[in-house]
Amino acid sequence: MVRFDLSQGDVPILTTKRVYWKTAVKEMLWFLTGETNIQPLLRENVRIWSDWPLATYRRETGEAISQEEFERRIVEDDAFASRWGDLGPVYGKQWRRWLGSDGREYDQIGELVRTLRENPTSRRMLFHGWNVAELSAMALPPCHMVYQYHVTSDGRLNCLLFQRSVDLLLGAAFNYVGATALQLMLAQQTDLRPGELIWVGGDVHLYMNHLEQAREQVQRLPRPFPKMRLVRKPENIDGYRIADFEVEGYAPHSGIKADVAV
Ligand code: THF
Repeated sequence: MVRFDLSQGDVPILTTKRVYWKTAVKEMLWFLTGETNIQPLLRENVRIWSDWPLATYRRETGEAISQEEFERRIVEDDAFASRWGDLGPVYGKQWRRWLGSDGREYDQIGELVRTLRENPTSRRMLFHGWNVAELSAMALPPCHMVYQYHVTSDGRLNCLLFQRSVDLLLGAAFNYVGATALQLMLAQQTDLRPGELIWVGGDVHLYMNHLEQAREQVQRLPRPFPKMRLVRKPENIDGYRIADFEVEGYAPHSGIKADVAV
């Protein structure tokens, strides 16, 4: 478990290596759109989800296409993108359009915002990605799985996030930023102040090909966390853009290169 206090504006963008926080925020904004195709991500120059569709493409066609060429085709060719760029019913689909047995689609985020506003002592302010019946259709089952929110008596919004599976070197840093960005947006939309982000990892692992990088990173001395703020208040939770996020005072150690396990 890690607890981050967001109430003073400080946010957990790790300083012991450079974290591409805009990439992590863009990923969160993409989840919120309900999209599951990587095309809009690539159009924002976010390449962290390309490996999974690329592996499927190579396996099913036998074509030795490069990542760059695959990404270029996804961006430029809509038919190619809809055939090969979709991750299945992953985060965005479950968060915004969970398909019920009654045939209806359920917007968990919309419901969360409504409850935060109307009934902030509720014990049901959560959303979940683990749709058991659809797991096998997902490129990858959700790692950051359930987010529960609490509102304190003095108007702060706390988040308790349970992440079932954690890639400690590459993933965790991104997941902290994504959860933070979401918490700031939800707080702004519901006229609350950000409180604590309480992050719980289920299976927390370090890949064997990340050991050297991890040794380097833990030797470095952490620096003060930067501040993140929203420079604009959109009309609703769907109105945010990357330009609405401003980070100040981020002075990390240098980046650390590592390959993601697919
Ligand atoms: N699978 C694994 N093995 N690790 C993960 O972290 C992970 N995710 C998402 C889904 N499956 C996963 C994908 N998220 C990077 C960061 C996040 C990812 C995937 C890859 C990454 O390579 N980051 C580099 C480069 C960043 C960049 O190019 O912008 C880094 O140095 O941080 C976790 O949710």
